[in-house]
Amino acid sequence: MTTFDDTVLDNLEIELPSWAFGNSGTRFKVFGTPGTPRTIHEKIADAAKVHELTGLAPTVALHIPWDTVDDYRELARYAGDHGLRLGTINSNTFQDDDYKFGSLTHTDKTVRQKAIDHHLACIDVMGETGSRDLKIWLADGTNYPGQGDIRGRQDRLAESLATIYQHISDDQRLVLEYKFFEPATYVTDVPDWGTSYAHVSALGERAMVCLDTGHHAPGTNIEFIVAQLLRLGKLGSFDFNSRFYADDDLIVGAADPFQLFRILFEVVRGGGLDAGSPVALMLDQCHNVEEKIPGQIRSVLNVQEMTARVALVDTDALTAAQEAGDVLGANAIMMDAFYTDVRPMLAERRAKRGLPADPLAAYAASGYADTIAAERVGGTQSSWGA
Ligand code: PSV
Ligand code: MN
Ligand code: MN
Repeated sequence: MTTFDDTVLDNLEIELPSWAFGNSGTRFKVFGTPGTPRTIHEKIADAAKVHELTGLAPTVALHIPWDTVDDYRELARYAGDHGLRLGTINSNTFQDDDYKFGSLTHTDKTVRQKAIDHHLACIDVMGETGSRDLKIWLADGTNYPGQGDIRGRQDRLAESLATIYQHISDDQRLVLEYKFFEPATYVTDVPDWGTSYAHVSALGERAMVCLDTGHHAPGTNIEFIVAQLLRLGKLGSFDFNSRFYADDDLIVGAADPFQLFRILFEVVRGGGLDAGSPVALMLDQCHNVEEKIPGQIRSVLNVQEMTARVALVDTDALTAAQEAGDVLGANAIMMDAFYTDVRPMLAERRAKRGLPADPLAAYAASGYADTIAAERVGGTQSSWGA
């Protein structure tokens, strides 16, 4: 029996989004939580707790301007003092009145330039934080047929992206995230992996696709997209989360654990967890009703557990069954791995590495939640609903 090389577990690193630690909600209500961070420094301290207890999350993504500070070098040092590095810089062109009818796609050159300048400012931030990736997600789109020229918007988008890409240095990358709807309801300018792929391919080698698992129509075979993008060498990163209906931003692996298994199978199969892989795993989640730090701990553990199950797939037997046309046999090999309870093995693995065998229990026992609830009064909102 040959299984996947389980050094994939050693290579597993999951980036936490700063905004997961802030209060968030829906357009109906944002519920506050005691101890919610008031500053990006406090968000980083909370992220450090997740890494301290799991050993899985050494980097934190920032969202600009949500996480704007005067001194990014100081912020990077602060993260370093907490055992973390600053990761992906996410741009934000969706909360400014000027972008009502688009940002990088806008018909007005002044608005387009403002959006481009925002991305250039994000690249400057990356220089100071030591971040590799600029992640672009655009809310650009239209609601009514005729409202905008679909083709013209694509042309302007290509031109704006090319201008931004010229400023990306040799050790940096641009990742373009797609989403099939929301906030636009008719046309979204980067709705699918094909559109993102077309744009990043035109830009060059250091431009890649970002796949957010919540950004597809129900029923989409996401693992197929993963396999295809890896095959094309253009899968740059994941935004992991799970969903029952739309872009719910729930804990990864919560709504459909089997889907996460199938996705991670293709990631491992395609070399996405090999040493030096270009695929960055990130979370993009909001914890509206559950506690945030345990929510992040649960999330990274879910990814680790599912990766461990994938590593158990008997790859020799699977290939043999596939080539013999043994449909049920091949399927059983996948299901045997999926149904294996890897939790005791991972608890032992953690203990051997000086980590708590049960990170959630260790967090509950740590008293950290009480300390931050006493210290922090008046938490900030993460600014994004579902
Ligand atoms: C948009 O739905 C998105 O997935 C983008 O990644 C944003 O940056 C993020 O959500 C904000 O939570
Ligand atoms: Mn996302
Ligand atoms: Mn999203």
